[in-house]
Amino acid sequence: MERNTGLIVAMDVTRMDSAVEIASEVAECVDAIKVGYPLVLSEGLSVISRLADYAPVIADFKVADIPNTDELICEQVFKAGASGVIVHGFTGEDSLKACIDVARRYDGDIYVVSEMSHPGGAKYFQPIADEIASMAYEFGATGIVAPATRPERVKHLRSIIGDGLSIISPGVGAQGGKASDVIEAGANWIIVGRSIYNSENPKETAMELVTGIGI
Ligand code: O7M
Repeated sequence: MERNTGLIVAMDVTRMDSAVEIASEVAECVDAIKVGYPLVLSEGLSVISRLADYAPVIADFKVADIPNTDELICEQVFKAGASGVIVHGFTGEDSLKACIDVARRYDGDIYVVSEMSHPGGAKYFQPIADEIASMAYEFGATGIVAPATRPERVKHLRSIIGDGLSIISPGVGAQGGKASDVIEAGANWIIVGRSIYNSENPKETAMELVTGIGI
């Protein structure tokens, strides 16, 4: 993914027409559109190619299964037109490798969740976050997902992966994180959902976020 604005919109709406409308409004302000279960379960996998007309699509399926199943899932998602897939790391090295092997065939990206942004996300993730981040580095993932709600953790995880991997960071706005803080802590992109898609003027809100990042 090319870094122009530093913003990824999380398209957690459940209707294709809303998603397309918002995508067309914010396209010039975002480097990617993240889609996940809410939209895909509602409208089908074809949302990926539809939204890819506006910006590269990252499929947030938090893939977490045995290697064979992970491979089958990633294959479907890249085939559907996604540029990247978000996967979990706690399933182990072989599962992560299966995802990365598929991504390489499609010249795609794999982002590994290292620690989640919600309050409950700290308890079980923090004790293993360093190892997950190291594994993502070792196996050649594109980047990790780290919490904008805890910039100090983003800084710490950046120190583990160095400059070679990207950090994409959700939790700005509705979850309380501040864009400039998390970029300063070492994130390359912020992921923002509700603040944009619930806004009266999604484009204006996206522009304000981009200005706040100050890339
Ligand atoms: O800005 P929000 O809070 O409306 O949306 C944030 C998006 O990021 C939403 O799609 C979440 O599912 C996702 N997300 C988190 O909020 N926290 C995490 O720790 C991880 C993710 C995510 O994208 O996982 C890959």
